[in-house]
Amino acid sequence: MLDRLSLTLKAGNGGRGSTALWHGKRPYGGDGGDGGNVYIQGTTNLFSFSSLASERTYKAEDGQEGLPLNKFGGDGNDFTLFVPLTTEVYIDGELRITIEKDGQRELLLKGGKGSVGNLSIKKHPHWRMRTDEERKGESAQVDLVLKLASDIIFIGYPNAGKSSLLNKLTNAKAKVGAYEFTTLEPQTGRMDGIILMDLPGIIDNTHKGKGLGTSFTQHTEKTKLVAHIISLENASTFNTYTKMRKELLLIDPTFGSKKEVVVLTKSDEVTQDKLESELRIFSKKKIAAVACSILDDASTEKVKQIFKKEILPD
Ligand SMILES: Nc1nc2c(ncn2[C@@H]2O[C@H](COP(=O)(O)OP(=O)(O)OP(=O)(O)O)[C@@H](O)[C@H]2O)c(=O)[nH]1
Ligand SMILES: [Mg+2]
Repeated sequence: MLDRLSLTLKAGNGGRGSTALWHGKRPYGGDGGDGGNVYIQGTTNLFSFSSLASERTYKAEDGQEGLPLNKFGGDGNDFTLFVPLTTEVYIDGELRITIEKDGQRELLLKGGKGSVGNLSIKKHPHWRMRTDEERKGESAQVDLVLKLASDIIFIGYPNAGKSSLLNKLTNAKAKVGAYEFTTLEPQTGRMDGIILMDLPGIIDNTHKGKGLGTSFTQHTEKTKLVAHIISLENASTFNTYTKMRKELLLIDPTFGSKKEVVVLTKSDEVTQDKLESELRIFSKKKIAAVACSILDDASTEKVKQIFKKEILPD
């Protein structure tokens, strides 16, 4: 997923004022139009910057020049850069704007003002024409950083069934595979207005750069609940949980202050006895845990209700 992008953005230049003379004498030149502005606007229709990456530069339209017969040049059209949520906009390394709402629209760069033509100057003798420099629209080298929003993140070792569960609970179509590291980038899906995010599998020493690394933390800052996804195929799901949680805190200690729930997956692969004894261990330790199988709708419905209870206000 493209989650960092550098672009050159340019507002439109103002149009020149006309210097046309009627029969070589009487000024009758019109004013130039204003250059278009550059806006940035949030949309929930995008999830990465990939649709923006085909161009390196985006530009609002220049104002048109003024023309003889006192014709005014038209204003240049504005340009709106649509970005996914949440996008941080940096100019010269400094955070300028955070776009975090659908439809949030901010003025980023102002278009240049058009110049008056010679007829306007005749009417207002203290006016003067703007120079090329004065008509220039603002421009900037802009760095965009995407921080995908999520209410719940799925953390787990490879093959735990994270993507399968995401697909079952949401409209997502994440790739599922019976091999490690099927998911290479964060995937999101919506469940009754709650955003779930499936992350690439972690392994021991991910915090040291092993496996797929830790870059996913760019997208987990604001998440409210960590769902530890653990396959019941593990000999001891509690030991796996402990190991995984330790690794997660080494990746980013702030995970320690988030709510968490354990989801034991692939319950169809084990006996009822095993399932119950694994759940009992979590219950003794007062850790919220639930078991499910993507082949059992009632079980995934239970997971859904637990997620909703944790996230939605009463
Ligand atoms: N029997 C059974 N198999 C499952 C279940 N959930 C997932 N699987 C299988 O487990 C394998 C891994 O599933 P994924 O959903 O790709 O696992 P993942 O945790 O996303 O894996 P990575 O992306 O590699 O980290 C696939 O072959 C799935 O079909 C389940 O509830 N029961
Ligand atoms: Mg996956």
